[in-house]
Amino acid sequence: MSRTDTHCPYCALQCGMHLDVTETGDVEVSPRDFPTNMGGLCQKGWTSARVLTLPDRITTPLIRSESGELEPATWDEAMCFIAEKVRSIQGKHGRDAVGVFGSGALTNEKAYQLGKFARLALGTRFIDYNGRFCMSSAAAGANRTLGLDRGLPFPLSDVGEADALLLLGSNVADTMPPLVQHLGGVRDAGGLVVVDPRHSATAALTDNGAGIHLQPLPGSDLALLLGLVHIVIAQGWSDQEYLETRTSGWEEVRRSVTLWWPARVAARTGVPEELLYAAAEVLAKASPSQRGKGTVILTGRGVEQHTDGTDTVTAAINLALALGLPGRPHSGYGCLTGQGNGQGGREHGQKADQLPGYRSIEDPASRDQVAAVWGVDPAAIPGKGVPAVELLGKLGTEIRGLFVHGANPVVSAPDVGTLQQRMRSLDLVVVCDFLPSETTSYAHVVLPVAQWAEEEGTMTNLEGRILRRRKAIDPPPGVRSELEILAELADRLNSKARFGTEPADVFDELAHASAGGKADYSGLSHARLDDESGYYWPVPAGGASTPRIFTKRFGHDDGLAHMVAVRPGTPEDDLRPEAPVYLVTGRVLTQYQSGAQTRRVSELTKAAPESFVELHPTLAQRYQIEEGDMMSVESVRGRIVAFARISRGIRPDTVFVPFHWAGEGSANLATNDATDPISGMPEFKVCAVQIGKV
Ligand SMILES: Nc1nc2c(c(=O)[nH]1)N[C@H]1C(S)=C(S)[C@@H](COP(=O)(O)OP(=O)(O)OC[C@H]3O[C@@H](n4cnc5c(=O)[nH]c(N)nc54)[C@H](O)[C@@H]3O)O[C@H]1N2
Ligand SMILES: Nc1nc2c(c(=O)[nH]1)N[C@H]1C(S)=C(S)[C@@H](COP(=O)(O)OP(=O)(O)OC[C@H]3O[C@@H](n4cnc5c(=O)[nH]c(N)nc54)[C@H](O)[C@@H]3O)O[C@H]1N2
Ligand code: SF4
Ligand SMILES: [Mo]
Repeated sequence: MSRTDTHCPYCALQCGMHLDVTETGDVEVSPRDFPTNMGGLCQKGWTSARVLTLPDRITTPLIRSESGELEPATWDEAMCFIAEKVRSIQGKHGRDAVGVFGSGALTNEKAYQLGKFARLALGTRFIDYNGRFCMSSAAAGANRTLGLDRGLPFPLSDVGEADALLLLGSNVADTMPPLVQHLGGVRDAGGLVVVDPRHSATAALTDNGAGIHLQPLPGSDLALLLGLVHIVIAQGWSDQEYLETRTSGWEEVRRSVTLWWPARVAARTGVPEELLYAAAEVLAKASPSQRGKGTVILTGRGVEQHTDGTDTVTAAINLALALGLPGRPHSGYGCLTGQGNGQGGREHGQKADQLPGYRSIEDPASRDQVAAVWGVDPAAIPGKGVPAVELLGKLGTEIRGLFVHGANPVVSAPDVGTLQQRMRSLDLVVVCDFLPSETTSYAHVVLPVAQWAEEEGTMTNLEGRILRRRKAIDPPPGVRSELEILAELADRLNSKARFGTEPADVFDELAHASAGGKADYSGLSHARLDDESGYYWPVPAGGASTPRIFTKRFGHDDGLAHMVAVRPGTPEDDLRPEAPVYLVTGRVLTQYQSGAQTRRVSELTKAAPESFVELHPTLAQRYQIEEGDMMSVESVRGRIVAFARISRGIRPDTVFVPFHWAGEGSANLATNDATDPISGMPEFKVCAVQIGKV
């Protein structure tokens, strides 16, 4: 038996696990003590090795034949086919006619290589990734106020030392179960405040005096946050010295919240005034300026996936700054990054406007530096592209060919009905995956890739801590690594740039390219990361790791946090007589994302076999719907059909549908592709629907 210490393939908690390979070649998972998971794993982690040996694993390239079927092909045939098609599309329509859709599931090495491949080998400006769906509003909010976006600017263990935690639109008890171990301290202190339109598993952690559940109208979080700042000021709980020495813009923010007195906020959000006061008091009393142990404010997708998501995050940061939290002990603001490498995936250049090191593709000095590392003329690097939803909106018109690496957008993108039509009109769809998915069914070519436990790489977890993901077994014969695939394709497209194929070499190049950037990895290598003592970026060459940022200064040149006054918006697709109910979407414990991986694991599908609609008994009664009935949820874009699950925990004006399934129960048939104007993040979390019994 051989044992490898690695991390779970799924979410950003990146729980530590052992992989034991038995003499018969079976791979067994067991939990490993790591600071984020403290020896815990969720069901998805426990069963993750099952995905390595699924019977429908793709082990040979596939090309769509004349008859419309995907048929096995050799690597040479597949590569030849792709290169010829790319040349023909770009010959006719220009280089930007081929786009790339990447992922926060990719290792740092792959994300870096994909950005370089798009810019140099394809020469296209159109690259973006599924992280745009995920935490881009939090990133935009943090960048504009704090001057830097690292999901948690402090180790997760700091939350365990705090006395109060405000969790906005995050259901960690289902989405990162081992993280709940870090909430013991705040729950003991009665300081857990959860904001969610549903009494989620996480909201239930506030029961019995452990905290407060605020249950606002979907999409009204920004007003709620302005109300909390209003109360903090009125009660004299704002930290004036901190505001004067560490921030700018406080005067505008202070003025902007005067109009949001508690009664008005209560009317807007549906949260009673006394709960607003109670929540503000809990958060203020635990803050360092009131001699508390610490207060943390965290956002999840529930408040970010809105057309005013960036402003809502900004309001959360304003509250944190008003209380004097960021950079203080066991205190601060953070965003709970979602995908395994959601953090690293947003740093190395697969974002439309970005070069490695979290640099701007429009900044001449950054272009010069990266061009020098890549050995090309800076003019050879295309300009900035467009965010994911806009990129997908160009399919079939401006964009004629698409490469997909690590995503299943025909299930997970907003308004999938329209996207599916666009996908059908493309001249070339290349999907790299290890499993067939709903998206591979639109592919002209599928390239089989190695999985997490079959190759080396690094991931950057929700704390900004860089981890080694280690190889435990060989990939099945016939499968290649994504680095090899991108290098060979670049070669066949006559790229003059050098593309490495060894993860450690690509990491060294990435680290070099990031030197001096915001996310500086230049002091790291696979060898240095071997000891697992904990390296949080920035780690400049010869420098130390940075577990806590903002302790002395913020990321802006003047070192201050820049507060920005924000105003509440309304959902783009809002309630009206024909659509009188809000649809909110999200996750369940035992399925992951589009379900491409977890819907194949029997233990997980037994627990969550199909899509459902959660609704309140009062709403159900009004529409004569009973538990288990098939019901419809219909927006102007499309109709979901799934069974009713009646629950007293959800607001009576709201239904909830998880997005893990395809077919008629697919939540994204109804969701809105309207985006936040600053971040480009789509409004997955709220739209207006009509419901009915089927
Ligand atoms: N089991 C499981 N775990 C996962 C994943 C998975 O697919 N399955 N995915 C991973 C990824 S990529 C991500 S991004 C994270 C996401 O993790 P979370 O952000 O925790 O997940 P969601 O379920 O999308 O949304 C959280 C909550 O937001 C609430 N919500 C909806 N609308 C609103 C609103 O208007 N206001 C407020 N305040 N709340 C609202 C929902 O009711 C839901 O309970 O999870 C990661 N972990
Ligand atoms: N309605 C609604 N929709 C949502 C959300 C929501 O809350 N509500 N949340 C959004 C969020 S936060 C996210 S993150 C997205 C995620 O949604 P998707 O982007 O669709 O992500 P996954 O389902 O994880 O798809 C990953 C695919 O990549 C493959 N894969 C995994 N690792 C690799 C690799 O290393 N290389 C390659 N080539 N392939 C790999 C897997 O087999 C799988 O097919 O969904 C978004 N969609
Ligand atoms: S919480 Fe996330 S990282 Fe941990 S076992 Fe579950 S899916 Fe894996
Ligand atoms: Mo995500």
